[in-house]
Amino acid sequence: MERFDLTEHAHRRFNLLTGEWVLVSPHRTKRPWQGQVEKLPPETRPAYDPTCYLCPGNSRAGGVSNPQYTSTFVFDNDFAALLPNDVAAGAGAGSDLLRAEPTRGICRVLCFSPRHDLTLAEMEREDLRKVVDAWAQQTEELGREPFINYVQVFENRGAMMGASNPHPHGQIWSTSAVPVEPAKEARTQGEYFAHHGRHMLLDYLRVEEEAARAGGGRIVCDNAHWVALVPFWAVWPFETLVLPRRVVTALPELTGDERDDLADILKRLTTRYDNVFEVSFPYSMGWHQQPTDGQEYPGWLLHAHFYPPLLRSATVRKFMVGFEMLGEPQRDIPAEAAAARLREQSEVHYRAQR
Ligand code: H2U
Ligand code: ZN
Repeated sequence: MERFDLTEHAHRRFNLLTGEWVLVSPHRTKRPWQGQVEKLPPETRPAYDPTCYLCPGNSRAGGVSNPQYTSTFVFDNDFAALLPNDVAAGAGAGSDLLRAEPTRGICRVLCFSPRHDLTLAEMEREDLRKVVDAWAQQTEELGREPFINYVQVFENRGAMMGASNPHPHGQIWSTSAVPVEPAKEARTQGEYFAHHGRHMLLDYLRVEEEAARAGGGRIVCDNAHWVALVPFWAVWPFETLVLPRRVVTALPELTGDERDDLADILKRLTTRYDNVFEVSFPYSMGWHQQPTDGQEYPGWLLHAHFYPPLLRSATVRKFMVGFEMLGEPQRDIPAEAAAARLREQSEVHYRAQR
């Protein structure tokens, strides 16, 4: 029998955070690929777009006008998916077979910059720091609401991900229920802490640091306070996880130095992404912070996930279909190869290299 080799043989990897498996098929990368690795023409956008509902001074749905903002700008989502109104939980709200429960929340939109033509990768570090501050401030403010038990900060970037507007922006949905993904992570991190008395993600980071010292592993880039890596169990081709080096449970706890360093790691990571296919890399990214329901969450570590869909070129994306919808997620290129690909990218944005 051949010796089991992660770079050769089909295997399953365990996602520590979700408690779920991903199928890895490295041998499939040897199959012929005849597609072109095409480049898209460079995108050009004006610094101000009179038709953009996020640009300063422009009007939004419902006729409200944005102020002439000069850094970040937050407003309540005009089409919020959750509303703060209290709805009496009716007696007929469900049964064993038809379960439902009322839910509430506050949804906001955060413009990262007044400039319509920028992205996180192309913003200055000092302006990215303001985005970090706004994320922390919103988390603090919304988390303080008695009926808000979880604050989800995220960015959905690029038309491929369904983002409605290229103006640099993210969203914050704060909810009365702790959503499914953070609820899984609360369980897995809590169980690990109960068994080991240590934070699972910090132990995992030690393993990655050791692998990096041995000349391999999955770390993409790092600085004094943060590490960006392709997790061992990544599902999306270029998925990454951004981890702090110390125990932090939520964005408001970050010190000034940690916030500056976060701005740095965000800029460097998103620049590497954009450089892979010389395109503004689409992704969904977001922070997993400790719920704000006042409960104890032993073992919780603040972290961000980047889930980008691109696979082989600026236009060839991964689809989660077939076996993945019905069985479990699958990938061909092992996480190590994706990490090496991101690691070899320049930290100078391709648009600045021309
Ligand atoms: P996306 O690009 O990820 O779709 O985010 C844009 C958000 O902006 C979206 O949630 C909101 C949409 O509801 N929006 C407003 O609040 N006001 C508007 O005038 C248009 C869009
Ligand atoms: Zn705009």
